[in-house]
Amino acid sequence: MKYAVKLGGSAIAPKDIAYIAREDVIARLAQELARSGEQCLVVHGGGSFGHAAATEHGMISGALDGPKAREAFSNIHRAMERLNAAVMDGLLNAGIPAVAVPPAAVCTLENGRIVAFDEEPVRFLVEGGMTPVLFGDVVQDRAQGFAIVSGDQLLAYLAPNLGIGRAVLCSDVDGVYTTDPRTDPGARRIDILTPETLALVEAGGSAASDVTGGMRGKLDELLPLARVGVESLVIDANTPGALERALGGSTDEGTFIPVIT
Ligand code: IP8
Repeated sequence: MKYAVKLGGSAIAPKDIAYIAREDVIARLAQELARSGEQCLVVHGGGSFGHAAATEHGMISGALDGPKAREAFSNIHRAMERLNAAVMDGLLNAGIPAVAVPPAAVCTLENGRIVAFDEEPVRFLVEGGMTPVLFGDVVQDRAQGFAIVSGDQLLAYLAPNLGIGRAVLCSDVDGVYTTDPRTDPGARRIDILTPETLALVEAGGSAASDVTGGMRGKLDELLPLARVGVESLVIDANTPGALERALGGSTDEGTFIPVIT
């Protein structure tokens, strides 16, 4: 399997409208994925579903020791299942044989990092020519009780194990910027991100934050991935054809994060 595709939560369910999925964007991205002919690992973020539910419940981690914690756990997971249903509909309508693998059932954290993951269901699907679909979720955390795992951490954990060579991240902006381009007209896009150019992002701050760290959190996952041989491309989910071109090998659009040797 050559590619992993992350459907950014803010691209498929912008955080300014709670619990609304951009079915048009999902459908177009699914069609581009289908047209590419590539079997991919698909991961999606939380957008207005996961992050709104996490904010509403005022609790994104903690011991499962009372009704408030249990309600937060089940409601955040349920919100993610609802967004996942919209993604699955888009993929299936495009003719992609996709099956959801809910991280809550296969993934364990310790202090917010993945320490155990039952990969067998994912490998079974990959070997059968299918498309496994994972998503940011609430999962067990051995130290804290439960906590949120981001789609980016899941992707970074699984990609090297599945022999993936390129991760394509479909974002709501066309790459990684020095500062948030939605609020800062002086923001500059970084075309090739390396440990050296990362300093520009740190100096200027990162894009809008969310419960799993926004653009900064994403880069913290992608650079280690580059060190173990997986390149990444952050592209604009709203530019028609960009995903298909990225799955055809192009590095011309967005921000390219080459393998660090
Ligand atoms: O959008 C977060 O996933 P992400 C998932 O990939 C939840 O960071 C439940 C907020």
